[in-house]
Amino acid sequence: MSPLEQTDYEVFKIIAEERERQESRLELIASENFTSPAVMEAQGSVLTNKYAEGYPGRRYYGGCIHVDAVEELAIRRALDLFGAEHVNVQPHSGTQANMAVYFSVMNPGDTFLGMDLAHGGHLSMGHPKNFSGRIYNVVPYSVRAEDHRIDYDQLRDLARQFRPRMIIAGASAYPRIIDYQIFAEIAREVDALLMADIAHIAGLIVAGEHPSPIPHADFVTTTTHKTLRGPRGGMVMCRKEFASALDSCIFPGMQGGPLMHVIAAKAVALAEAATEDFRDYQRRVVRNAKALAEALMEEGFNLISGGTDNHLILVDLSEKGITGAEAQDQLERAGITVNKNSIPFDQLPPSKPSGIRIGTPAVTTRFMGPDEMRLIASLISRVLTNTADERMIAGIRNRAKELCDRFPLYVNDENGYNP
Ligand code: DSN
Repeated sequence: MSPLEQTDYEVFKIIAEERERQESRLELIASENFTSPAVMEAQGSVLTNKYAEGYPGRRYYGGCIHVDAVEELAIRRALDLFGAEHVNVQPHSGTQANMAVYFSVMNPGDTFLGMDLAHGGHLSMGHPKNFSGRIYNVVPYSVRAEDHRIDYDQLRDLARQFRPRMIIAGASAYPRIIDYQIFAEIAREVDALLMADIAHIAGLIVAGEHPSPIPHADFVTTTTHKTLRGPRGGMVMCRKEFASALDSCIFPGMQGGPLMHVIAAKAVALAEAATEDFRDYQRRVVRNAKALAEALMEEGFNLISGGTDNHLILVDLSEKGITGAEAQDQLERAGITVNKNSIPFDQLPPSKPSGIRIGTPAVTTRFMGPDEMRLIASLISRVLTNTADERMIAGIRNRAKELCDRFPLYVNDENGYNP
């Protein structure tokens, strides 16, 4: 019996059930992944016991010799991996990372340009209910109606008109390459700072499957748990000139004690991300996304922008007679996990939008390939075009389970995830 099973069976059981859910269902949420046992071991370690306010060599507590070492390791690995001038590995999440950048170079009421949430942006890029939309004057930019690519002409016009303090290049639901060079040209022209939020595509960038914003942006924020496949957390990279403002904004400005167990797990993930296996994994993520996109289109689905360049696909269900919320529920019953998502120019509200977002990072970690993507497309199609047929849904749930059983997680065998 494990200590947890002995002392708190209720929590033990919930974790066991969640593990079973992850093992037995097709995980297609674009922002999720399965981190390695090594990352989880670091995250579940004694480092969770240590307070370490401050930074390596400049802590407010004694006894920080080992946590200093692990944070220095995480910093060095991040700098090497991304080629950045400075990094702070302490942000607890992606939103905290974005907040740290805003607080370090903007005053309340300053203007920034961020991608409209309905066009692929993120809450922390200026949604009216988020701190970002409440503190700052946000000017949203969008994608073009004809091809769903970022409207760089509109971006330039808005930048010239509003002269923002900052422009944010980044998205949560944008299936195409982001051109950081154009963003940088526009930012330079209006004397704005450029921040790139690469939370979704950090792993792709490391592997060269998406251009890097590092040469172009003043700040680069990311989460560490999506395509980067590390522990849940955030990170900010920046040019040297902003290093001290950023660091003092994160501590003591915004956060107290850093999560040293998570920072250790970030260090492990960053080392894993420097391997050829990881680069190969990212190539397979993108190849799988393309195979899934093509197969879905062959099944008669409309995809926003007509396909994908990265790890995610945005399916427009507006001609299918089903909302994204209904599709998410039906697929869930069939053992397939996706999330409902607004699509550009959506006529429906965000709670019942017209789309679903589908991503390949998690199933690719299980070593599924293009053949499995084609099978998944046909399962999705059958669920979404036969919503009332309970027997058929049960049959698909079995097919999804069989597929998961063929590509097991967290086991030490040929197909298993055992990096
Ligand atoms: N919630 C994340 C996503 O799903 O994209 C963004 O933070």
